[in-house]
Amino acid sequence: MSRAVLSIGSNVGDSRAHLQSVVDALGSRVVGVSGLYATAPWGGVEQQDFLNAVVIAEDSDFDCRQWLRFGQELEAAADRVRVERWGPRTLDVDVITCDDVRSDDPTLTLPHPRAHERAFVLVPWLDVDPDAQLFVGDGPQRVDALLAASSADERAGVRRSHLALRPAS
Ligand code: PH2
Ligand code: MG
Ligand code: MG
Repeated sequence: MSRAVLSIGSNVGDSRAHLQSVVDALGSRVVGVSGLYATAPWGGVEQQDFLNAVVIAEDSDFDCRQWLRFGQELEAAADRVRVERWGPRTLDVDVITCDDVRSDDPTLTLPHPRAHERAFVLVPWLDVDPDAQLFVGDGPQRVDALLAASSADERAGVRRSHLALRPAS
């Protein structure tokens, strides 16, 4: 049994449909889905805004690596091609946390090493779990406090979209 916080993003093609494909594939594993956010690109590559959301999911058989594999299969199904680091993509599924696991394995670093700096992860995460905590540095920190400590620019880049994801059916 494991519970994962997944950050999903897209800025190529029908982004809402790409993100919906994740919720649909997770099906009954979905515990909660955030609102959809239009977000300024993070990472310095000039590109279109992203649509981002956070999904919390649980599976009685999955270990942490299986969430990674599941995400990679969905990225492949969305015709994701890996071109440029932090560049445009049809679908990105990132494992932000998996239970309380901490790992510096480069193929699956947990928690996600940059999640605490990214308002496009923190804002939607608080939608689904207002008391969320994230292990940063040498201890757990409240996600709302991490967001409050981020720059006004970082927060202003994350805007609630009029679009929404359908709950898993
Ligand atoms: N994903 C990236 C790089 N930059 N920026 C935003 N706003 N949202 C993303 O999901 C994102 C990004 C690479 O994974
Ligand atoms: Mg990513
Ligand atoms: Mg990724």
